[in-house]
Amino acid sequence: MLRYLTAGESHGQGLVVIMEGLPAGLEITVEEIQAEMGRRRLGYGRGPRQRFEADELTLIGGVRHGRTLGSPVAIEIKNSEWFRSDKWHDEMSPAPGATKDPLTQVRPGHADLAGMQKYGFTDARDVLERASARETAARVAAGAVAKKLLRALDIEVISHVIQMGDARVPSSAARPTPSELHRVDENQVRCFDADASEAMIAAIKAAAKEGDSLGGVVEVLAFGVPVGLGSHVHWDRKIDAAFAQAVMSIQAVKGVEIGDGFEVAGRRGSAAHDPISWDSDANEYRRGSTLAGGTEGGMTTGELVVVRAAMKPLATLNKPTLETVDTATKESGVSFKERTDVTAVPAMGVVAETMVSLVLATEAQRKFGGDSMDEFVRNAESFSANLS
Ligand code: EPS
Repeated sequence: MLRYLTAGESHGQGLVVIMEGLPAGLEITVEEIQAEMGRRRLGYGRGPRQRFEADELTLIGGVRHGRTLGSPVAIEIKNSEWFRSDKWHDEMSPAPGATKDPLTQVRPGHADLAGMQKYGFTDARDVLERASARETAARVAAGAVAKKLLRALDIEVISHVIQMGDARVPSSAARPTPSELHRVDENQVRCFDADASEAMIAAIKAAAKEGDSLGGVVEVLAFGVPVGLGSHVHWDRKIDAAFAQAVMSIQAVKGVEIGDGFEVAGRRGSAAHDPISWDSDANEYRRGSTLAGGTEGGMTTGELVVVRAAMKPLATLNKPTLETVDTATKESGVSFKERTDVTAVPAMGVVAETMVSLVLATEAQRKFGGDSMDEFVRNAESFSANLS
């Protein structure tokens, strides 16, 4: 089974991700992973760090001459700030010592207070360095490899922003296709709808002016997913549940929707399900709509997969105003200041693509297996060719 583990702190020396269970013979290059990581830094409203992080990465193991060997793939991502200055060297040193400046005015909505209580820490930095969404850079590196695996089965996973603060893309608006992803990425907020995109930028500008932050919603679309990934017989292998877990694990995501899950809840059954028809030209079943988001009974149906993720506004504010308590004195006040973004919703879309891709890659491998890419693709093609 495909599994992966990340390590590293936001302002430490770097991040590491190890992926295990990839077939041999998957073609992958540093440049491909780097390109995907560059997409995560996109978006109006990001902080200064995204401009200077180079996401300099090294393929430490598992890849030879541009192809996976079947052994664990290890990727190291250096934090450029660590190597271009000594700003964090004392504060984040792994050597014995102590900080001169513990953070104790914990941020409401962040991991600070619960993490300090859980682990017995007296400095919020012991928590926030790992809780930070910087960690998602390592996930996106793994996601780039997963996407490459999926591409061998003609599966493409993309995303676009559909809400920023209260600026929304109308539900009737066209969705982007994989060949239009570059247009999404070129847009400052990764939005496919021109009018909504302008409203989103205006909302970010207004929030930035007041030192505030904004949340929003992204939609992930997976094209070309075969029928039958996931399971209706195992509660813990239902693919919609796996999407929800994976996407909800992204920092600051508080809601996940598969298809039109929330809207459909208010309809009658007669108008709440995707009709099934037989396409005799393509020799396959089709669903007439995407209300169920491409999953039924915990399995993919062969239709477009639609997963939405709602992100709360970041808990770190450029002008902290949220009421909190100093954990050292128990006095009330406002939370400490830390360099941050006005919004990370456009970047979260890229991370959500990553998480959906990792779930699809895991389930595709579970279904089709294979130690080599040839075997994996052959098994998948044989399954599709024998569908009745
Ligand atoms: C970052 C996400 C945010 C940024 C961080 C980089 O982290 P958090 O989830 O803690 O708000 O604040 O940037 C910094 C830590 C910094 O020093 O600028 C990311 O996604 O890379």
